[in-house]
Amino acid sequence: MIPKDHPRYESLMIRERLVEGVRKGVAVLEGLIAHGRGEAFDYLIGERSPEVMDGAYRAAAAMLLLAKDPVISVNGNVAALCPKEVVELAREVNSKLEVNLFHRSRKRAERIAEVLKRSGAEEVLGVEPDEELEGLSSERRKVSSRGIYRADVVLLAIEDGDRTEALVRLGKKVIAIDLNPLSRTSRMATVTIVDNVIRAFPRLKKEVRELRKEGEGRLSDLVSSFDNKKSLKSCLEFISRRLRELELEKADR
Ligand code: PTJ
Repeated sequence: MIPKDHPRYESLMIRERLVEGVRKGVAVLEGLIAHGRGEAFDYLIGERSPEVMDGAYRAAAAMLLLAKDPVISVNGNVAALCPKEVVELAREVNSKLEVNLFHRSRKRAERIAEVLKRSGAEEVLGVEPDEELEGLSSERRKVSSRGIYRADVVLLAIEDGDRTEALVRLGKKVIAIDLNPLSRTSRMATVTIVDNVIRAFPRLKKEVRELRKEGEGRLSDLVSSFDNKKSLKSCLEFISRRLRELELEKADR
């Protein structure tokens, strides 16, 4: 049991959620490694949503509001960490939900769909994929013809670079949530939100609610004026500035 007054209580509780997800066969062991990598980057950004990501959040929310056929892609880690928040965002933007896995098994896809349904989802695609993404050889190529295959906007998180690249090549707009601003996914996506999924899904829902009243013109401006490379560069600058300014005794937690 983790004591509530532990200085790293929140972070340790998030870890526990993922460990529980592995125990229940929702996430895979490799997901724990991915999470550790994410934690390191979360530490670098101060475990808060960086202000430099405000533009990315707005562009992503606008993109979701303008989308004709948006899909949120869910893997084991996302399902273990924040299923309720994912379902709530999907409802807010009328998005489909699709399970898409790197270490794919039918059983795990079913479990993830079940977790999402228990969190309020009515329909979850991807348990029985009937199409394949061109130019991708991993299991992630397997998609639903009603979901990712025909989507115009795909939101993905904790993802490897190959599928992001394939989706962009197929003409889709990709919103990525990834704590590593240097990852291939971050660099390939149309809009990258460098933040923890735990904070990113609720924040995106909030942004969508705020932007909903805006007209199409303003939403399109937010999307077209967004420059992902510039945004990632600002994020890297923010991290280096933060590290330079950090008082070492405070950093030593
Ligand atoms: O459930 P499956 O079978 O699809 O497997 C999924 C894993 C996680 C195993 C797979 O996607 C994978 O190997 O991921 P990576 O390439 O190790 O990690 C992808 C990125 O996610 C890395 O850049 C991490 O920094 C980042 N990341 C990890 N945890 C989080 C995160 N980004 C946001 N929030 C997190 N909590």
